[in-house]
Amino acid sequence: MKKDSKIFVAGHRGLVGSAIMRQLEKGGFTNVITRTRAELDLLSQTAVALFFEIEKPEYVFLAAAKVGGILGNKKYPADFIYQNLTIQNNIIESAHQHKITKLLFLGSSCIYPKLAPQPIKEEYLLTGPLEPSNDAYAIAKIAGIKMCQSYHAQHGSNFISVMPTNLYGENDNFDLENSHVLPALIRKFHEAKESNSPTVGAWGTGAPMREFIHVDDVASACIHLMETYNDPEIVNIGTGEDVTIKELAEIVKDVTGYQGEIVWDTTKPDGTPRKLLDVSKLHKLGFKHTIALKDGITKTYAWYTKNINNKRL
Ligand code: GFB
Repeated sequence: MKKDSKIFVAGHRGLVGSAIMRQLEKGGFTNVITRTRAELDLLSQTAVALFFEIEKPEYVFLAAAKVGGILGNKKYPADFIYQNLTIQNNIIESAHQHKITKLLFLGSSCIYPKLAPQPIKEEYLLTGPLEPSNDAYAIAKIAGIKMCQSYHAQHGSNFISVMPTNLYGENDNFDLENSHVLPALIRKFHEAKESNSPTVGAWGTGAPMREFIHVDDVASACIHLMETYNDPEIVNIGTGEDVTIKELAEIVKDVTGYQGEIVWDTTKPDGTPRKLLDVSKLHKLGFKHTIALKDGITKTYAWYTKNINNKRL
């Protein structure tokens, strides 16, 4: 990408999109275009096509998606499959019609089989059944990968796909019901500390293992791959290290300074037992994460307390 290349970040207010915006700005990219939901409805094929015709972006980061945690995915599978399929279909087809230079599609580590061998290599995609709690979302994301690969095969489009592991950081969704585990725990421990509550409720058994990567590292990886990687085969983005949810809860407890007890609600689902990504391909491509988990959580907690009155939280 040249510093004045026209770059469209779809989903620029979300967790990943806003981090890509920050990194692009730091990198001196001066021609980045964005649209709010009110300005451009990504679910409308006509509106998206018109936007591409008028703006003619050269590079597209496709970070717009309907996302959520384990319960959000279970409760709203129709929203997850419909909105994700539609957004990505609209953007990928318009990117092809308007012959953009390159597109980067963001998938998710939940595209892999529930019981995939660990760590999960890119080639394990479609080798077994999915985790049922988020299969609607996963199937939409798998369709996005196949779209990019099919446009590459048929039209030679330079559309690449990356699969980040569980993400966290500023501009996350801190809702208690529908968010992911890390923002939910940050909020729960913070509120329990503020109200001197003796206990904090966490979901499941605490035994599942998850890998977490700070969103600033993901954004840097995306920009690195946009500039250097031109292959339709997917690339995992992660740290290659995981923790149990119990260990994660202890770290968040420590960072927030909460002194009480954690109570595990085993009526809530655990989800997939483990999903640790094999990140050797990413490392070979010249990218390694820089933010350690505890440092990233500390940074995110500082951001949360500063932005606690923000409407999105
Ligand atoms: O982050 P999370 O909702 O999603 O949950 P997944 C991870 C683990 O944390 C599960 C436990 O075992 C939860 O039971 N957990 C403990 C909690 N306390 C909490 C809490 O207060 N809130 C939440 N949300 N979880 C998601 C997929 O799966 O992974 C998405 O549903 C996406 O589609 C994302 O792919 C990366 O890691 O299980």
